[in-house]
Amino acid sequence: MSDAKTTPDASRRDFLRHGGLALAGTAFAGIAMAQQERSNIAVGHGASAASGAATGAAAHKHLMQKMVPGATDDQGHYVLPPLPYGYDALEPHIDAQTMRLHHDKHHQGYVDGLIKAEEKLQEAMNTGDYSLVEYWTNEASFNGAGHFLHCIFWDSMGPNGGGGPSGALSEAMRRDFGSEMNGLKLFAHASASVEGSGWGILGYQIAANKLVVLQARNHQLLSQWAIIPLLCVDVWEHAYYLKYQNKRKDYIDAFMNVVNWDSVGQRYNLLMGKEGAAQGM
Ligand code: MN3
Repeated sequence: MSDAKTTPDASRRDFLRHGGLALAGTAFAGIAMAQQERSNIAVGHGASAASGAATGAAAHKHLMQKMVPGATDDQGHYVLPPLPYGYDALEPHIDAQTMRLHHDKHHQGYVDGLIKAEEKLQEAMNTGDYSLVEYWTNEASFNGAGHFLHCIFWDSMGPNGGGGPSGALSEAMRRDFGSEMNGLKLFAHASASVEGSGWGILGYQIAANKLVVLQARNHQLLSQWAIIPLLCVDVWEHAYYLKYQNKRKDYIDAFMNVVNWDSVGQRYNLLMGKEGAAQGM
């Protein structure tokens, strides 16, 4: 009696899972190395380390530019990234006035809030007065999650968007959701049904090596942790109310018409070690 039956499908699945794990391992080793190198810059370990550090810093910058585009400047300070297209580029799906207010005012507010929270936490360490640490770590979570998700959000859209995923991401969606359509529908329904303000997120869960769909409430609540967002849609009213009022589902349908799947797919490829990593390192 055979204790294991190997079908062609099972082999392929195993290959994809194990192959994927190995590749992801490579990408994360790259991230860890880049971070290590970056910390070498900070402590200044002489010429040889400094030369390695320069390479590592460039690699780190390349990774972050794709995973959380424009979140920091060259010095690592949080900044509001410029929109990668004009305010009116997503018309008629998302109107220019909404984009202008959303990007220039709302997103800027999260950047400012994150910077302030980190200053206050530094102040607590400097003075030894930790009495407000609960407040300021909460502020860092709220504003930090807001800043990073908005960076990914802008980059997830474009004037020539729409359609669906291709390449490795498409393959992963079929593997993890049964079909691309299943994954897209789950994403749209999860996004539409967020209670109050929040986000719909398609992400890659490091711990399980698979794609997951989650909601975020506000920016920072309901996370599974260990998830890397690939595509996210802002469902705060400030993202759609001027044009869509209370019709959030219509806004999400419109959003799907402006998704820049090339950009979303690049994030997935980078995590899988298939693209970008070699080019930038
Ligand atoms: Mn927003």
